[in-house]
Amino acid sequence: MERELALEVVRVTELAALASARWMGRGLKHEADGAATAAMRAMFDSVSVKGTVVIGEGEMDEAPMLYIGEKVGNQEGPEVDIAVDPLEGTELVAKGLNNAMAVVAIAPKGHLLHAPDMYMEKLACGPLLKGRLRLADPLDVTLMKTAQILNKPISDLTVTILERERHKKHIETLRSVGCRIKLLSDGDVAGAIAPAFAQTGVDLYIGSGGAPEGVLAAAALSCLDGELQGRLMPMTAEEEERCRAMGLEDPTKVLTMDQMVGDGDVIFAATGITPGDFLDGVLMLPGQRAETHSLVMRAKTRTIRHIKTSHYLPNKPLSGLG
Ligand code: VTB
Ligand code: MG
Ligand code: MG
Repeated sequence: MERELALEVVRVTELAALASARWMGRGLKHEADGAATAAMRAMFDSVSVKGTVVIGEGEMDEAPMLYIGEKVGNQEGPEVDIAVDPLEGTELVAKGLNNAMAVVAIAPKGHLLHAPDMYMEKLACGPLLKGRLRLADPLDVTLMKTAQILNKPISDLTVTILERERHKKHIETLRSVGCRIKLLSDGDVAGAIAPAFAQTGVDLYIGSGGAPEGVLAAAALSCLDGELQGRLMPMTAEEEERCRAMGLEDPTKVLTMDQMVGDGDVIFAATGITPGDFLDGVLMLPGQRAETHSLVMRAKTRTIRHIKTSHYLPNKPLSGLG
């Protein structure tokens, strides 16, 4: 893939973020999501790729745009797989809460796991812990190992997990060993990436969330020298069948980074919509300007770019996007 592609892709996440930021706090998550999706879809037309959406907004009959299998890009560049979440954290934007963002990952064709829309159990960490933990271990063992490797007491570990009834046991374990906990209401792409940024103070991300979100976070972590291990959680025979159809003989086997995002050339871009742990949110400034903060990274070179952009809104193709 051409390196210029990284800078083209960030314009896609920027526009999605600008479009959905207008909906912040208005309690209308579908409208916020629709605006992000329409903006992202429109902007993709100018990107030089022959892209196929492999993780998107749903199947063709339920998603009018960025559906799985949709061809995007100007069909002139390399053949690539594209994973999108135009608005990761619809509820966060609807309520004006932190950590909503627009996300895209791109990899050469065949490299991104076509994660079905089901839960995935995840264990994500930053560079110091990469390759040293096992999703298959009991949580208390993982916490002990983490404390040892990072050379700090368990009570100083910070672990993030979605606040869900299904995580009751995990949260009890975290509390019984006395570590620090960040309970997220939504947004486990940001949650799983955070351990790779030292300034977030987060050591581990654990628990189950969306499988598509797992692949997106794995793409980011492959650029950040972090790691996400995932295990799909099919709940029905039909979901198990879907996993097998994707070529996973044992659907509940732990998936490695390689299996989720291939072995090299991944581009990841995200733009903050509301403020987050490692990305600022969209700022609406006087004079019809808006400022966005994005992260653009490439696994091949491990370059991490923070791009702050001041947009002049009358020049943005935002009308008609909600
Ligand atoms: C997570 C989170 C998303 O879904 O994947 C979560 O990242 C998992 O599903 O923002 P549940 O809400 O059922 O736990 C979201 O919260 C919404 O897509
Ligand atoms: Mg979404
Ligand atoms: Mg999502």
